[in-house]
Amino acid sequence: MSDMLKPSRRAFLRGSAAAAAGLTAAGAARANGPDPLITEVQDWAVVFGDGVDATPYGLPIQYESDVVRRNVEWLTADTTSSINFTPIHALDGTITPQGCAFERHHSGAIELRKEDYRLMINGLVDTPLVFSYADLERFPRENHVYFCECAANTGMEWAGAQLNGAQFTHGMIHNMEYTGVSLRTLLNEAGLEAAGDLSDKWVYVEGADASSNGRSIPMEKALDDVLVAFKANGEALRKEHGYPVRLVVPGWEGNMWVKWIRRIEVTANAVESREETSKYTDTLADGTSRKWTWVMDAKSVVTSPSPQAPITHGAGPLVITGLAWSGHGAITRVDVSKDGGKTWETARLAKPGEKMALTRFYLDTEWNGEDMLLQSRAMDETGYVQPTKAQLRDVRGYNSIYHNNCIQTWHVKPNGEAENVEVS
Ligand SMILES: Nc1nc2c(c(=O)[nH]1)N[C@H]1C(S)=C(S)[C@@H](COP(=O)(O)O)O[C@H]1N2
Ligand SMILES: [Mo]
Repeated sequence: MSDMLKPSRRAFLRGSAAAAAGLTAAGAARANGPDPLITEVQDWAVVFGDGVDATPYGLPIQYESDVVRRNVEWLTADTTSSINFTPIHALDGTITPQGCAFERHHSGAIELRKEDYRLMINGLVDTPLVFSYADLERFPRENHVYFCECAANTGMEWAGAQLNGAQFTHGMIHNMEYTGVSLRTLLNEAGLEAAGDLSDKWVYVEGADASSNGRSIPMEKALDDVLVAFKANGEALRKEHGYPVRLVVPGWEGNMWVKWIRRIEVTANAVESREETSKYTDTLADGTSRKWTWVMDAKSVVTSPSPQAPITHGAGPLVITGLAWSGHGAITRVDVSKDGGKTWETARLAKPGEKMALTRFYLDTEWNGEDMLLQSRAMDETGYVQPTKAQLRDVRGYNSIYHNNCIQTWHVKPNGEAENVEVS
């Protein structure tokens, strides 16, 4: 279809209004003759569809086959110690289906049967314990929705606009409803008298995979909201997300969310493992490094339009949408700019922000068909405002990688295509 023949969204909207009023022809049909999709009997209306035995466990319909995780080949030397990205440009709402939620492994995703699963709690506890999976199921459970963001998300963008798509710049994030037992419950089961004053104690958590991905977590956080989770979005964790049990550390960097968790040791000091020293540490502008950066600061991104989700209609009604989140609590406001941050409009939050969970925002707007420098800016309940790239570089310089929460810019062109750019 040529552009001229393409019904405009406005004509379509007018057409639907006419249809709702009991009239038949849609705008397009009025302009171009009868619409065959309305006037002709279609194949799908004269045959039987699939029976209920066709798909015991459903997958997306074939027409959605591009809504998949993707990796960037040059980023890592091999795929077992690597990362892929959530197709956030193609999703809506806030819950990430497990099947397309990003994966990050340091030594591949292992296959561990529930029967072979054990979780040990040892160190400065009254009674060291080993739990089986069945043991964990007998403790009171909680349900919470939380985002998990890898500290490296957006890390490739420090020196300049790099990867052309929200999936690649911001897709190291997922948001799921977890079911599990609070870590507090399990630590109390082992008893913390032996630990004495808890204010300066830690837990060291490690996974059953070859990398072990060991991390130290301050006791205050361990006793606050950390979950030992075995279900996500209602079903068992997928293998790649830590089946059968992973740690959920709300608001804190993804690296601490240990998968296939096998041991929790109460310690007097942080272990200072590889994952919390040479990796996941932030270099500052003056060349020194910040020791710990656990909490993921407020951040947002426009998911559509974006490079992989161009505008496919002409001027007129346009839905701009995206995601916002903060490791410090709930998102309270998101602003959208069409002119690279000169002027801002406040977006509509689909629901009030929830603590340490993704928030969906919409700006229902009119596009004049001209260039836009699209940005979004998140604010959280602490009053924190998502910084510009320049503000972040003032503190962190150009050599940082992790914890890049700066404002993202998409250049949307009159033909609807969008490109990753940087504005100064
Ligand atoms: N045991 C173990 N846990 C792990 C990792 C790992 O390689 N091994 N990767 C960590 C990192 S860096 C991140 S960002 C998150 C990613 O979780 P996901 O693969 O479910 O997205 O898991 C963390 N937990
Ligand atoms: Mo990560």
